Amino acid sequence: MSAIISKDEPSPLPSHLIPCYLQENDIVPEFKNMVLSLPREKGWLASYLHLYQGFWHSTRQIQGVLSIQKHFKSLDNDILLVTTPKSGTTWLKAIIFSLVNRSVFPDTKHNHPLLTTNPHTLVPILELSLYMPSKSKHVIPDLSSIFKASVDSPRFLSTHLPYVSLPDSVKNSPCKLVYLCRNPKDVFVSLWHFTNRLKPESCAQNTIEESFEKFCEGVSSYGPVWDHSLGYWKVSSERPEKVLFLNYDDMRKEPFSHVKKLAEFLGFPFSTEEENNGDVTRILELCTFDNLSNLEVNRTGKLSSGEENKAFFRRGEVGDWVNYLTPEMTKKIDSIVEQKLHGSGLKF
Ligand code: PAP
Repeated sequence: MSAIISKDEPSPLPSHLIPCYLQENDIVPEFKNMVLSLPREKGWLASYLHLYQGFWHSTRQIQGVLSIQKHFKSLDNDILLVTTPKSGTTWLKAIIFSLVNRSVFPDTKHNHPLLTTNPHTLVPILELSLYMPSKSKHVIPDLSSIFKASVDSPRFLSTHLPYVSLPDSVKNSPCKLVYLCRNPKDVFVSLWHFTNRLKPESCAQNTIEESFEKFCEGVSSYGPVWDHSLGYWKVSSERPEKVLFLNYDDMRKEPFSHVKKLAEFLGFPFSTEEENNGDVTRILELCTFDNLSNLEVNRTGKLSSGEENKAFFRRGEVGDWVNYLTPEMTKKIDSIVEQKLHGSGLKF
């Protein structure tokens, strides 16, 4: 993988056309030297991706990553959802939120927060929202005032950080990590659509060929995706009580058994009575692609960072890659994945 400054310098947009999620001109002084010292490549959406601890981050996101590493302290009963982008984060946020809060919000048809709030607003990604410095300012969030955590009500947080970059307090505390991966071909197709969708109209779209080459080299947000998954796979094998390793494709096939397993892992098991009452099924129904994507909030709303909520709901299918990848592309990515995962026991 090359790690040189791209010769293809991106041209900055006029500032009034830059949505919040693309604003990256001001690096906070605290992190400036560090960020500028990192190898970088042209990004898919942001101007640059910077290589840090073996993974690629936009200029905006790397500052959130550095901030978490410096300032975030986990609590023993935190629940942290970790995903690679486009592996089903929105879906699993909705499911975990509903299952850990089911005693507070038992009615999934009325007055449930997911009916009026996007899962990303309910469960912000630490480095992309709470710890994200904005406009040259870096305010460390007071999580104790944001989350009213207690023994019965853990904080439910999320991140896309690779295992190597997690703060020590997360690695060393008993807090639980739920990791979700997805087959890399669908991740790629989803990411390619998503980044093009978030581009301002005045910017050229990325071709599938150029994005595919970058993805295969590992140069994508939080990539290489296979290294990301392997990091958590290894820890989940060594410490199964710490990391529950899930796969989007398997969950789509057998959602019921996976949600029960998830609830047990998190210490919120469904009782036989709840199961017989249909509580698992009700949560799954609330969180289906069709249900969430058709809610008013997800058709018309936006995140505070500017992305349209509907951008997080595209097709929600397993295997959509067949509609986009040529046989040559398929062969290439399959062979990379096979080589990277060889001997690990992980399969997509
Ligand atoms: P993020 O990392 O930016 O948060 P993430 O939610 O992980 O995105 O991934 C989005 C994918 O999950 C989309 O896949 P697609 O592009 O292949 O269609 C999206 O459609 C899918 N998705 C979103 N919500 C659901 C859901 N409720 N059930 C199943 N899949 C979903």
